[in-house]
Amino acid sequence: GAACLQPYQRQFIEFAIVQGVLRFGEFTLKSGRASPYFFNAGLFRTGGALAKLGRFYARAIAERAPGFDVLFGPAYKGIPLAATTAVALADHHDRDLPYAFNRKEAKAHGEGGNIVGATLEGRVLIVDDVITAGTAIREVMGLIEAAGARAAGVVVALDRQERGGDDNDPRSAIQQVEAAYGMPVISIVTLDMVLAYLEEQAGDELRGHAEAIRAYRDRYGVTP
Ligand code: OMP
Repeated sequence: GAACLQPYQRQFIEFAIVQGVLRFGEFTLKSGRASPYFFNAGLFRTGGALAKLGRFYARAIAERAPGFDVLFGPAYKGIPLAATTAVALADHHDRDLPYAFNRKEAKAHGEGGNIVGATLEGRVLIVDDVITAGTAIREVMGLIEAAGARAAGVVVALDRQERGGDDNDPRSAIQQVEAAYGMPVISIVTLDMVLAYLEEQAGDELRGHAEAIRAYRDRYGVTP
């Protein structure tokens, strides 16, 4: 569909490209698909970049997230994302909210349990990097359920807008997650927005990437 980019969304795409987080080339995804682009949130790796990243997540949350009581960052990559988002919500949106994350190894002594930070209770907003096939997020839903809380929604940086593993299901993995758990998944930007951004660039190189992404989207993407 036609992607209408807000200024902060264009700024986010530029920021991700400059930081080397959004890259173009040949990548093999967790799902096994060969993708012409990859978003590696682990490459936001300075204090300044992380602070800025948190402001983009907070902005998307302030504009579009459902009501929630606690932020949750799934180990490992979601941990700094939830932390910087919590800081940005407090600093820039006057919302000082609890946040939590899980450890992957359950602790048998000391404080016990595998949730660190705030108690997981009430409505939980999950902060994560990317949802492609939805495998990672299903595990997170199990954690929240086990804690006796309920998921209010998910916020990710990029919605890749591709189908899940089942060839007979025309919905995107994100649409399947939304339907399965009855909660919204919001993203700072979508693949359509990245494409719109690349197409408006003057340089042949970025426009060439757009062509490869269109071909990939024709094969694995959801039909607009
Ligand atoms: P699913 O579990 O298939 O939804 O894939 C999500 C995970 O894939 C992310 O948490 C990443 O570990 C990884 N990933 C990225 O980080 N960026 C991408 O652009 C694509 C993937 C991926 O492998 O699909």
